[in-house]
Amino acid sequence: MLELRKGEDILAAVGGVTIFSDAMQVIKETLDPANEAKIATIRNEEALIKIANAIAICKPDKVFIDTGSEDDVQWIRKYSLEKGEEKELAKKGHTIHFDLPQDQARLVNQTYYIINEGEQMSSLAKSVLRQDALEYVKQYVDGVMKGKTMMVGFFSRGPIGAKAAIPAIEISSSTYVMHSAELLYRNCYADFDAEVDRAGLFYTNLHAEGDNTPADVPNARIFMDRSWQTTFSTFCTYAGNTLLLKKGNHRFSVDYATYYKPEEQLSEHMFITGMTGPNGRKTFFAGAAPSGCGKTTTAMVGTDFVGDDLAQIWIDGQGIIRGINPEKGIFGIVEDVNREGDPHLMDCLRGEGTEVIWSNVLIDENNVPYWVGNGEEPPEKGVNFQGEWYKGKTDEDGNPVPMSHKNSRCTLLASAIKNHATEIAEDPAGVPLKVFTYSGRDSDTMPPVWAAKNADEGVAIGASIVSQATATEVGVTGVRRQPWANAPFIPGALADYMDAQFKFFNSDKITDSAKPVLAGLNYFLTHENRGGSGKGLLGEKKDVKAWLGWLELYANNDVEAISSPIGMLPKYEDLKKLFAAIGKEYQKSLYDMQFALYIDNIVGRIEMQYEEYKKEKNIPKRLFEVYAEQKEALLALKERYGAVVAIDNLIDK
Ligand code: SPV
Ligand code: MN
Repeated sequence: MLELRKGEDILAAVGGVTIFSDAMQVIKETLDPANEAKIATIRNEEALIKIANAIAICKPDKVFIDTGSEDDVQWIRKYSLEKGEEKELAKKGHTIHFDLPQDQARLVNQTYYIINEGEQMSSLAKSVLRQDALEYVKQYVDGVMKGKTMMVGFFSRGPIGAKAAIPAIEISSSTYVMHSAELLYRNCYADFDAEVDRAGLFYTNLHAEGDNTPADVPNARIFMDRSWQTTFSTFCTYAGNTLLLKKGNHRFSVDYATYYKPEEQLSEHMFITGMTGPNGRKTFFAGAAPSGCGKTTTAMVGTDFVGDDLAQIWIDGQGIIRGINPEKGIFGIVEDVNREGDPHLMDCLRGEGTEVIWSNVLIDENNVPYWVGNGEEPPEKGVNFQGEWYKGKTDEDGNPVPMSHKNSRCTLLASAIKNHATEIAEDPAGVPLKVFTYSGRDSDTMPPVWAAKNADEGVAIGASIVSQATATEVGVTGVRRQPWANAPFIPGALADYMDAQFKFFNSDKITDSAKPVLAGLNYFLTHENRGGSGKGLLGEKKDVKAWLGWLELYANNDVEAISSPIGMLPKYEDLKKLFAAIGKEYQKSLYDMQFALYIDNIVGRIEMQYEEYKKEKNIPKRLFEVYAEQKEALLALKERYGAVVAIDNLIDK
C-alpha cells in the first residue's frame, strides 16, 4: 500500500510555510524583481508553498528561476564555470565536472525511503522513519545555502501532455545539477500549471551540495519521501545522488504505477529503441538491464533510438502498449565506449557541435578527455577525480590506478545521437511497444536470447534477472538478483510490483495483435563456461544487433523458433542471415556453444530464485508455478540427453 500525503510534509514542517500568502511573502522577500517576474507565471499554490519552504529552510542569498530560455540556460552554464563546478575543455561546448572521490556513484548506504510508522518497504532498500528524516533536515539542511544561489526549474518527465508524463520541480544550489537537468529533462516552465492539473500531481526535489568537501560526505543523505513525493539530497554532487528528477522521481513513478495505476501503467528501468525489419517495418523495444550492463549501447543499436534509461508505459484506448522516455538526454557510462561498439555516441564525444558535460574522466594537458576502453592511445598524464594521474600510476597496494573512474559519465542531449528518432521521441502519443527484453551480466547460465511463450513466463524472466555487481553503486559486490533491473528503484514490497507486472502483461485491455513478446537477453557468456577456453566473451558487443534483429522477426511472426523449457530459441539459419547482415560469419559451432542448455546451471538458478522469493510475503503463486513447470521440463530433458542438452536435440525431427 501507499498512502499519499500521509504524515507530516517535512518541507512544511521545517520551513514553517503552510499558507499561500506566507509563501508569496517569502518569495517576495528573497527574489529580485527579474526572478519574481519569472516566477509569476507559476500559479499553482502548492508548488509555490513548496518553493517557499525550500527557501525558508535553505536560506539562500539569491534565488534564480530557470525558465528554460536560452538566456537562463546560458546563465547557468556561465555561472557553473565561475563557481568552478565545471571547467571548459578544448572542444566547444564540452565541460568537465568532478565529483568527490567518495561520491562517484549512487550512495546506496546513504539512500533512504522516508516511511511512516508500520509501513512495509522493499526488502532490498533502506528506510528511515519520518521523524528521524525531519530531524536530519533540521540539523543539516537548515541554512545550507547561506551565501549561495538557489536555482529552481520546472520540468516534465516525458513529452508534455503524454499520458504517463509527470511534472516535477528541481531545486538545487548546484549549477552542475541544474545544467544536467537542462540536458536530461524537458523544461516545462510555461506549461507547468496545466501539466500539474492534467497529471493530478507533481514531484519536488531539493538538493544542496553544501561545501562539497570529503568531510561532509559521511553526512550526505538521499531521502525520498514517498508519501509527499518529495526528495532531499545533501552533501553530494554525483547526478545519481543529486539530480533526483532521475532515479528519485523514477521511484515515485514506480510507486504510482504499482499502487495507483495497476493494469494501466508501468514505470521501468528500460531503454526504448526501434528496430527496422523487412520492408521498412518499425518494431519498438523496451529493455531492462541493471546499471552498467550496456543498456545505453543496446539502445543505440536500434535504427530509431528513443531513450537509454527509463520508460513510462501504458495501454492506450486501442489496446496498444505505448511508451515514452521521461528524459530527453543521456547520462551514459563512458568506459568501453569506442568507435567499434558505439559509433554514433563517439561522433558526439569526439566530433564537433554537441554540448557534453563529462564527469570523472581523465583530462590531459590539452584539455581533452580520455577514458578507459576508448580504443585510443592514452595520454602520458593528466588530471582525474583523484588529482594528478600518469601512466603506470599505482595505489598504495601497488595496483594500477585507471585513468578514469569506471562510473565516469557523459551527459548530452539524446537528439545529438545520429540515430535518435527525435520527432518520435517527442511525440506525446509515445511509441507502440512490441518487445520487452530483460538482461543482466550472466557469464554461465542463460543463452544470448530466448523468448517467453506467454505473459506469465515473461514476467518470470523479468523477476529472474541476475547480475554481477557493477561500479554504479558504492559498496556493492558479488552476483546479485536484480528483479526487472528495477529493484533499486522499487520503493514498496517486491510482491506488489510483481503482481502489477502479471496484471499488466495479462491484461484483457491489450488487443491480441498487440500482445508483446517478452524475452531474455544475455551477452556476457564466456568461453570457459560454455566448453571453450579462456575468460573471453562468447561473441562481441555488436552481436546484440543480431539478437534484437531476431526478436524483431519473431515478434512479427517472420521466423519459427525452437521450443524449449525456458522459452523459444532462434534457429541457426535465421541467425546466420542476421549475422551476415552485420558483416559477420556466424559459425554453427558458436551457435551450439551459445544455445546448448546447461541444465544444472539453469535449474540451480531456478531453485535459487524460488528459495529467495519464498522468503518474501505475498509473492504471486503464478511465479512459483512457472518455476516448477520449467524445472520439471528441464529435468526431463536431462534424463533424456544428459546435463548439457545440445540445441539440435530440441529440434523436432
Ligand atoms: C544508473 O546507475 O542506472 C544510472 C545512473 O542510470 S544513476 O543516475 O546513477 O542511476
Ligand atoms: Mn539507470
